[in-house]
Amino acid sequence: LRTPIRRALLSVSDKTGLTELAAALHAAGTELVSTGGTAAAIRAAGLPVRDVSELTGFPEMMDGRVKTLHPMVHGGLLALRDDAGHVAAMDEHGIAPIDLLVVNLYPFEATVAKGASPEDCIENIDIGGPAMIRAAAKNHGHVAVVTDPEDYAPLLEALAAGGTTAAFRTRLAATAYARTGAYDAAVSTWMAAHAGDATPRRRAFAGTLAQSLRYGENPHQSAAFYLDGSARRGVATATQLQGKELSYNNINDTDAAFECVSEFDPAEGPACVIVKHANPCGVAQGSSPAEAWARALACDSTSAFGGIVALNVPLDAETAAEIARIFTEVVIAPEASDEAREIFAAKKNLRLLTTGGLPDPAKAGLTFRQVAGGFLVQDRDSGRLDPASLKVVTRRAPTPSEMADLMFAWRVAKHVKSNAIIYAKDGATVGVGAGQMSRVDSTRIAARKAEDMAKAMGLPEIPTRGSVVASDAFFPFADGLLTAAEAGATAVIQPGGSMRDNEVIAAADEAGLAMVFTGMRHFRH
Ligand code: 93A
Repeated sequence: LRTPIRRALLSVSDKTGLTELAAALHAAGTELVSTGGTAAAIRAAGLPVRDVSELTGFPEMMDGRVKTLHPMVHGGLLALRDDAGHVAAMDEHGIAPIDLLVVNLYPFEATVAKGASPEDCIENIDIGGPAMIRAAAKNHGHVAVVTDPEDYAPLLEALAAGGTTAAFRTRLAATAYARTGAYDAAVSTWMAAHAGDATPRRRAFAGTLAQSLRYGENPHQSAAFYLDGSARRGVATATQLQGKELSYNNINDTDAAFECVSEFDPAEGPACVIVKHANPCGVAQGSSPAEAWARALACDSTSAFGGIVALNVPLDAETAAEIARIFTEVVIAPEASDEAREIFAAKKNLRLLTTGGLPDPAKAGLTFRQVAGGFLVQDRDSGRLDPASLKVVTRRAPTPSEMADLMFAWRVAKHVKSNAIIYAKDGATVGVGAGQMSRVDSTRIAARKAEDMAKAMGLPEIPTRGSVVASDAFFPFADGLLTAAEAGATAVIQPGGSMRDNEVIAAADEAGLAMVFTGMRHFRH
């Protein structure tokens, strides 16, 4: 059973494909009604169209704020065609049914993303559009509502077949509510930030489908990438310059790598992060990006195979040539030079992403985690350490070079899954222990990996000798700390706050370690 489309209301900001659609509707005998700009575009294509103001008997007014908010429009969308009372009301008031609504909304998200003024953002909050979409979607038993230009083609197919089916209209209605839901969520996100209060209470959470992914974490899981409207000017969303399509895991790992590398201000020099399974397996600073990469790789070259590489500075030719020598899934950087891009062009599968900048690690924002029946929301961990707030708790204070490495290791620890233990030396990680259920295990694993690397590379000394160690949360007992001391660490950074802090401090003093407390924890689960 198909419902014919006798009358259509078109009101679109994005006029892509509009004239083709209008022409096809007109050819099928559909009467077209439209708002100002849309009507002008249809008319310019030589097609007949009625102005919505003719329908409502009111001019579009108040800079377009009031165009379609009228019973002649909403009655035509909402009336039940098979309800005698509704039909009588239509007759009495001269309301004609609208069988098809085609709307896309004022570009609110794009206006925010380009950094427009609050006045501009507010003017781009569409009111009449969502009202019509919701009305038509509610009445999908009779009305087809198209909110996504991608649905123009299936709509035209339905038109050619004599009208829309109930199943198609129901699918369109679901898409329509997804759009208005995401739209309002984007408005509330911006409004909360505008109000200077981004607490979850003020916000709704929804996203707009950006990309369907081939599959999820595993091939039997379907997946998609949604934008929540919080990305600004290309910083949080990257442009893919080459390589295979990004997978779900790629996006997750690339995000982890880029967030971590953005902890390192390019003014302090190039930094490189290599990520595997959402954990850094090497982080280093260097005098050049190539050196930073080589030092990051040296931490755990075994795990770096098939890894994700993030740089805080533009990718240059030298670094690109080095990276291209080992199997790498993704490289992400603020920019990439033409020479670097040429070098990567030979590696068809290697994905290269540029962002145009670095995200601000101190920026407020929210993170989500799904649990059965809902999701947990929290502020993102934008905590950063003020060196002045560090407390030396041991007899020996860290030397300046130990202190520099402690600060480096602490920044990395924030981006390693708990329990996180990071050994670092001279601005490079030399051992990373991630995601263990016991802190002492993380401490041992990181040290053992460093030992393995030393053996594999024929190093004269195990790299943890003379290193410092960071722990994302306090050492509950002295055992973890003593393991680190045994591995050769000379200084420790950790939050402190354990019941047994005194025991741990005494063990540190006995082992000749310098230890500082941060008073801040960086759990990441
Ligand atoms: O300012 S509005 O919220 N007031 C309205 O009554 C209204 N009706 C449709 N914006 C309204 N629209 C929007 O106008 C549509 O959602 C669409 O995005 C846009 C199309 O305007 P034009 O046809 O003038 O380009």
